[in-house]
Amino acid sequence: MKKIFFFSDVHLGLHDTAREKEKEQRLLSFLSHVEKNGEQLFIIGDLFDYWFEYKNVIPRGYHHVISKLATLVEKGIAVHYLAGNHDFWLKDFFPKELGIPVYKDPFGMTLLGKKFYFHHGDGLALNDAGYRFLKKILRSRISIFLYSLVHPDWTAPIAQGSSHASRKYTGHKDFGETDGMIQFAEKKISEGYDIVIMGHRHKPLEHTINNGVYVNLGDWISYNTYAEFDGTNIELKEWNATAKIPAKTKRPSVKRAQRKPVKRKK
Ligand SMILES: [Mn+2]
Repeated sequence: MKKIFFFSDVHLGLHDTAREKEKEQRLLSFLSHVEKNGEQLFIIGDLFDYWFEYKNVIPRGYHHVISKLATLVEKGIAVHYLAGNHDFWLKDFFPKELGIPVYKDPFGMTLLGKKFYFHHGDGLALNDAGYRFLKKILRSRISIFLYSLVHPDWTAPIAQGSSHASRKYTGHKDFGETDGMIQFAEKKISEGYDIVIMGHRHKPLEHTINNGVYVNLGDWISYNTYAEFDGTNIELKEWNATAKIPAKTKRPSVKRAQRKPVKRKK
């Protein structure tokens, strides 16, 4: 039976060329696995460390990954892309040229009878009003328009700088028990969702909440983790690019004692 795959936080373009080449190979081998075994693929944000597309120009350097995603779509695999905080300047290149819908905001979707909710995970920290305000400005039509007037050779370094600043900023956030993500997942599950999927924290996590599950996808910088759904179970796995097989990942669990029980509404 064909499976549904989920991954996030590859941050293509983050490192030097050699490291990026190696990361690209890892990701491409995983995408080949999806090509053979998947019916759908969800990218839960931050595929790119920096992405800004002009009306007629897209950033260079990601050609192999983009063309692999195009192949998946041609093979009939539905690919979905939820923008993260590093790639929210996505416009219509993915939907128009590749047939990959881009979601700018968190969304829910029923897959094989289970109710999923997807959120990249940014801006959930309990007192993160500063970031939410910054995001509003960065995503505003005026900022994007003004930015698009600058020559691409100039905007790339500026954006890379802002992307590093964003990582530094979110990197300082406490991604522990108070990251706001678990609380958010609890809320969504109490609203009736079965599975809540997020990324952004760069640490894989599979956490049961009453009858639901919160999965954090980890990243492709240190963990190579992804989730797989077979219609019944959601599983967090680790991609071994050399062996080209998935391995069961260690599951860092959240201490139950620190969790507040959440009542599930019927
Ligand atoms: Mn992120």
